Amino acid sequence: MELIFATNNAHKVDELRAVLPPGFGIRSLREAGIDQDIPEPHDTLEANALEKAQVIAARTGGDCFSEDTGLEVAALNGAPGVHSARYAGEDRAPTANMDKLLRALAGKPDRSARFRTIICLCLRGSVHYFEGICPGTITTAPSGSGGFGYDPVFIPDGGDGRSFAEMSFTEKGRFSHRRKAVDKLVAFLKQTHEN
Ligand code: ITT
Ligand code: NA
Repeated sequence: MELIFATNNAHKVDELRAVLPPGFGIRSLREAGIDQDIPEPHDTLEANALEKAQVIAARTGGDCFSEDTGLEVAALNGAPGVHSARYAGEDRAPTANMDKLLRALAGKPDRSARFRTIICLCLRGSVHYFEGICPGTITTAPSGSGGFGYDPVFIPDGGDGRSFAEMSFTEKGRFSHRRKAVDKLVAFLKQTHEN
């Protein structure tokens, strides 16, 4: 089975490929020859994920899935959350979002946070959602050069204290929000396929 993954983020594609079981293939928008910027105007992960999946399902006429992810920080009342990609506004420097987050948390004792991923699947005209959550802690300084986004400042609970950016894909996949959501997607697809 092969599904289009409605994302323009190559890191997300690589991470999924590292954890998908045999028999489940994905094609990114780039690989499908689709050059499309997808707006994310909504204020929930669910609504943005739905928009991404529906835009691509309409364009291809086929099944596809998308995901929207946010970093929810307790001491910031859940911010940056659904605004994680544009937290630093016009400043698009690679570390601008992380820098802003570290400044916002300076002096705050509670550094707990969680990544939350919502996958939205459009399958034969129906919509299905799958959620994955990874609890953890925000560091006081970035460490590691792997991963993407906020990975250098996020240490998952249950690990050995390394940030996501200090882990391989496979290691990150042991803990990650994305992995938990995709496991639910795969379980659903297996079940649907059998029936
Ligand atoms: P799409 O094409 O799939 O929309 P995107 O990069 O715009 O790709 P999102 O809209 O989901 O993705 O934005 C998520 C933001 O959170 C973005 O700034 C990422 O850098 C960050 N992010 C998402 N997943 C992450 C992860 O696993 N580790 C670190 N940061 C992550
Ligand atoms: Na996006």
